[in-house]
Amino acid sequence: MIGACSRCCPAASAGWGRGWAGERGGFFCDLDGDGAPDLALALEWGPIRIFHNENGRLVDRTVQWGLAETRGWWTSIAAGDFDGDGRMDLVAGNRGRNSFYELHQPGPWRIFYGDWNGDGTIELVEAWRNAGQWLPVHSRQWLAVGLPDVQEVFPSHMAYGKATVPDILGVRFPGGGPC
Ligand SMILES: [Ca+2]
Ligand SMILES: [Ca+2]
Ligand SMILES: [Ca+2]
Repeated sequence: MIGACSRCCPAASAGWGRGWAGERGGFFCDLDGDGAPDLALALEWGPIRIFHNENGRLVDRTVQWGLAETRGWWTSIAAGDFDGDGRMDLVAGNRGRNSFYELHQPGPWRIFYGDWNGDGTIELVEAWRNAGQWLPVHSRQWLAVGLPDVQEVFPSHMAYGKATVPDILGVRFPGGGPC
């Protein structure tokens, strides 16, 4: 089913049920004015993807539309003729340059991840590099949701405040324990 809406509408309301890895929003809209609704997707950890409607088949034309390099942390997307020129436009939301990560980032940022408890779900630890150390981005309480042992190993916020990511992950850290 492709875009069962007359002009522009959120993909979910048009019967889009397929989903896409990392999809955070989608919109059906006739972006090129050929009368057939096309699909634009906002992806977490990916570009804004454009799927052109070619005889009822959605074909990925992200590269041709010049959007392949728009990789980002996209969170939403909408379409409409925002400048009134008669052609459809897209607007997409991103974590942006005023996010927590951009404002407080002391150095390079990395995600360490793995199914460390073997339950089939990936756990992750976000880290910043500062003064030669990988330091956790999030608080002890936040991290303990996915890594309950954090509260046992670091029984106080003060202890946690001195911990590096290798301290927190131990042998789970790439290459082994604390360095
Ligand atoms: Ca079209
Ligand atoms: Ca326009
Ligand atoms: Ca797991």
